[in-house]
Amino acid sequence: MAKIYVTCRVFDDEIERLCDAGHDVTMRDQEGPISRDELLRNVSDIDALICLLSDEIDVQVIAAAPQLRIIANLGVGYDNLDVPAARKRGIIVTNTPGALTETTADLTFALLLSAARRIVEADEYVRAGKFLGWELLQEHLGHDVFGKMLGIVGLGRIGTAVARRGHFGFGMDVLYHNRHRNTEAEEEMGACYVSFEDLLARSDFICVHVPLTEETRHLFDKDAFRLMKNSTILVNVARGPVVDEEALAWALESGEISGAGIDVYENEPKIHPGLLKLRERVVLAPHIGSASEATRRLLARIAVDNVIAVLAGREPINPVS
Ligand code: 8YV
Repeated sequence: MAKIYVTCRVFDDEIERLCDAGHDVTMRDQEGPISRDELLRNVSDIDALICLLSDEIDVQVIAAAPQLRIIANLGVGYDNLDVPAARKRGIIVTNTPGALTETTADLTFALLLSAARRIVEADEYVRAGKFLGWELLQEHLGHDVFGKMLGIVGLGRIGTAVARRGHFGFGMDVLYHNRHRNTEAEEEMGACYVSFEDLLARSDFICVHVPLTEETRHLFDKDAFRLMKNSTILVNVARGPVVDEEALAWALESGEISGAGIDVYENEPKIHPGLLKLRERVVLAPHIGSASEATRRLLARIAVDNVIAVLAGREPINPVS
């Protein structure tokens, strides 16, 4: 009987599938992320680990789990895992590619629209009883989205899904910057490949969809914000550290850029106080890119499928390369 530890609450039917496959499953059934000590204590005799982005699985955790055969990460990004260290020990690492593409693209657009049209501020205004009837007010004035220039940094799966929404749904022209040219997107929606600096200077909306690597850490710094138009709105649903949060707060406060829709933060769950105090055209979400019921169920199903396969001696379905 293999032992499996799940660091967070996962849907009961998925846990049952693991039990039905003959495994001994322990699911951590508590609010909030697991502490380091609790994680280290619970991996000592396990064969499989199902974990989250907020769980840092580094050399120490791997060393504390001598029997571990598979780490199934509930998400597409895996910057929380030391993949080379796992590989060195022969541990398989899996993720959930493709599962949250459309859901995260939906959230990107929700944040973009909310910041541009100041939806959260409008909601607060109505709830405060300030809506006294229609007037030709010069309040609540936001930015148009339709027909504007959309800049995508990282035109992979999620970036492309966002570009499609912008181009086909909102008549936007699409600029992109990426490690490689994406000729399919160029043909499909006339997406135009430009340098990072060119994208910053020409876009009305900039959406971040790159993974966190040493090259992308603080890609958006003060210099990047200085290159943007004062009317630009930045949306980040990728990884917090890609944006220097201090520089973002400065850019918003000083009017270097106009607004932001942010779902991910440099030191989650902490958020820079300079961001928290800004309300105009600034919308903050608690890392909910994948948070639709169907997608969260799918993430769990994929992780469980991978664990069942590997513990049965089969190949993993979604090994990270
Ligand atoms: C997930 C994410 O919810 O998949 C990712 O990379 O950032 C999120 O949308 C998160 O990974 C949960 O662990």
